[in-house]
Amino acid sequence: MTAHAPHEDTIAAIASAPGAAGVGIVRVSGPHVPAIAHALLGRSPEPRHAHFAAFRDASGQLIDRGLLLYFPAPASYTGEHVLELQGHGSAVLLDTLLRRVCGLGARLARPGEFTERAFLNGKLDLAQAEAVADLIAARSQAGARAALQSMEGVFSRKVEALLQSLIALRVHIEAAIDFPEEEIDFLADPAIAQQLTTLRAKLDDLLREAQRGVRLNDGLRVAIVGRPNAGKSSLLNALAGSDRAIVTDIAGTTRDVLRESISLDGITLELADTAGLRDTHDPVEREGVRRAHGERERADVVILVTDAQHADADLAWLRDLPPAVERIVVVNKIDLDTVTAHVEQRTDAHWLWLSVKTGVGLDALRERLKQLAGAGSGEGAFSARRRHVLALEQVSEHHARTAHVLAVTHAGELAAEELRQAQHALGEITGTYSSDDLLGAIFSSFCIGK
Ligand SMILES: Nc1nc2c(ncn2[C@@H]2O[C@H](COP(=O)(O)OP(=O)(O)OP(=O)(O)O)[C@@H](O)[C@H]2O)c(=O)[nH]1
Ligand SMILES: [Mg+2]
Repeated sequence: MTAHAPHEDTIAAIASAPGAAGVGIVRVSGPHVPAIAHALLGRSPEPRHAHFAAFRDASGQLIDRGLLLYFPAPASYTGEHVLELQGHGSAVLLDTLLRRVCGLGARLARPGEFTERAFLNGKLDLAQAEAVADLIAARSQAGARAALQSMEGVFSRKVEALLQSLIALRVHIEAAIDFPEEEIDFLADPAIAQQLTTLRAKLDDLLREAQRGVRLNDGLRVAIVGRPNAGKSSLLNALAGSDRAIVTDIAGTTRDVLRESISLDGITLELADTAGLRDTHDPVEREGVRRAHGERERADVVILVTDAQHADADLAWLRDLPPAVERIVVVNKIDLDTVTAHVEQRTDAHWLWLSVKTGVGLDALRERLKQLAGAGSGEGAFSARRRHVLALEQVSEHHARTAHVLAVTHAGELAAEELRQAQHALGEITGTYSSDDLLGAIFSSFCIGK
């Protein structure tokens, strides 16, 4: 990232949620803040001091009374001069106050512009800035805790540590390139192989933690699939604790994808109940089956609902899934057999025998889902986004190619280039390398006033 020139314009927005509330806040940031504060207060405000002020319009008419707080640069959220005006939480009053501030030299802020300035001024890195938005949007306690950890820099510090290891290795290899006559010996140095192995272990750990971070943030996406009448809709209803989906003994009851967001001990699950998978001539049902396959491919977890009789044949629906998808086989309707509820971890999937109808064995399924969603992952669990996971997967690919190049072709130049690209991919997480497009995409999804 190139050094950033200070902004010349001053931005303002209503920072509190719309609607009537006890208190409402107008936030202002930029070089005109001292002048705006002076105009509103009638004198220069003391830094970080709560002034009780009468906010007046240009003609001197009272708009509202409230608190005025001034945070001089650089000790503020954005790193610029910041002013916070706390008035009554009325949409009309806040709008008038905002217009008054704009009359005094500010302009309306774009969504996320305060946080974008904080990022550009080095107050937080990109992953931390994203965590601010994720914290505000968090729907579960586990999600909020994880976002807070990322905002505090837990994720960024791990990325930074990985970056340092990567740079150390690159320096080592580039040193070898500088001595061509000894290059092969240099590159065959066991210390390099050792560094590569350590890096791989750290990378795999971080990738796993980041994947869990995405689940904590977005909720675990669970697709329930299987043959008609297996009990998929019954399972959705049981997990949701309400009669969300229609259940009948007619095969082909569910035709569309039915989504339900549920919370299990403060963890969000995004459930999707789908149409029973079968060949059919009914165009509506056929479309339902097509959508069911789509859900299966987008999910973090696929639950295949079946029964003792069809389990082996139905397994085919789990086979062509992407490797990262977690597979669960629910052998349902054990109340009709003499089987007792139990669990088996097999190589193809995690198997559970249960009865949705009687509820026996369902707790084991809930436990498994919580585990997959990252429950009990402890104090250090942080939130992450899909783009971070994609970046780490790129790093992983470059790492694999580096190892290959060193082992097979001994081409130091190529290995160094792979590592340089790995470094770049890693830098995109924290924003060391970032394009305007990426920043635009990230900050435009923020709320106004943040
Ligand atoms: N005995 C028994 N019946 C069950 C159990 N679970 C579901 N059923 C019954 O199986 C039938 C089909 O249930 P659904 O939940 O509609 O099945 P589905 O998989 O959603 O079926 P489609 O939407 O047609 O694909 C209903 O009559 C349920 O009451 C169970 O554990 N035991
Ligand atoms: Mg159904």
